[in-house]
Amino acid sequence: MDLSLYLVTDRPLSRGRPIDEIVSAAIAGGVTTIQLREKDASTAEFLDLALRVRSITRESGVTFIVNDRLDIALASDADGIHVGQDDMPADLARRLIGPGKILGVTAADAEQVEAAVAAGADYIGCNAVFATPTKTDTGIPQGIAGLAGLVRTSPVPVVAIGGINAANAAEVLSTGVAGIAVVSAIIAADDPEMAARELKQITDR
Ligand code: TZP
Ligand code: MG
Repeated sequence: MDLSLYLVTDRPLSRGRPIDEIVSAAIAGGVTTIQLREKDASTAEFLDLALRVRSITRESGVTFIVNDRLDIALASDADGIHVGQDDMPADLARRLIGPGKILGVTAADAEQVEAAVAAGADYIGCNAVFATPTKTDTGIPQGIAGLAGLVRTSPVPVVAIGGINAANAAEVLSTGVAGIAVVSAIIAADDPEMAARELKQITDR
């Protein structure tokens, strides 16, 4: 599992371009993990896309995580699942997906980190570093200092998300996170491959 440059998909931000094409471009640019996040797709649509992304990520050796939907993660043989605080409880998600798969859990404070790790989380998604129009229900942004504090308390790798782009990625990485997760910086970019490449140069440094 390489969480260093973690892409979370978002269909409304994709400007009509197929998600699997953006995923391929982002992988060419250097993304190391893909999380497929579909909030409005039917189950059939989500599964069809997940199977395509499974085949792309398998070919390229990129980690494939499904957001929220355990059934889709299992049916597509994803590498893991990511759950939030209002999704399937992390301990149940762990039990259902099995010990060999990756479990990511969103956490906003030390208490949530501790509970997630006790439930079997392999990594924590820190929600959210900066305010972002992409997701507005994340509570008060952590900021760099809050993120650094969370990283210090977490025994498992932390991935930062929320308002991260090429202009602030280095500062976010200075907190000791295992990686940066982005949505709009790649999904909404004119050239997703170039956008991923630019971020990759920063995470590689
Ligand atoms: N979870 C917390 S913030 C966020 C998610 C999915 C959205 C981040 O989007 P962006 O465009 O990278 O700010
Ligand atoms: Mg969720």
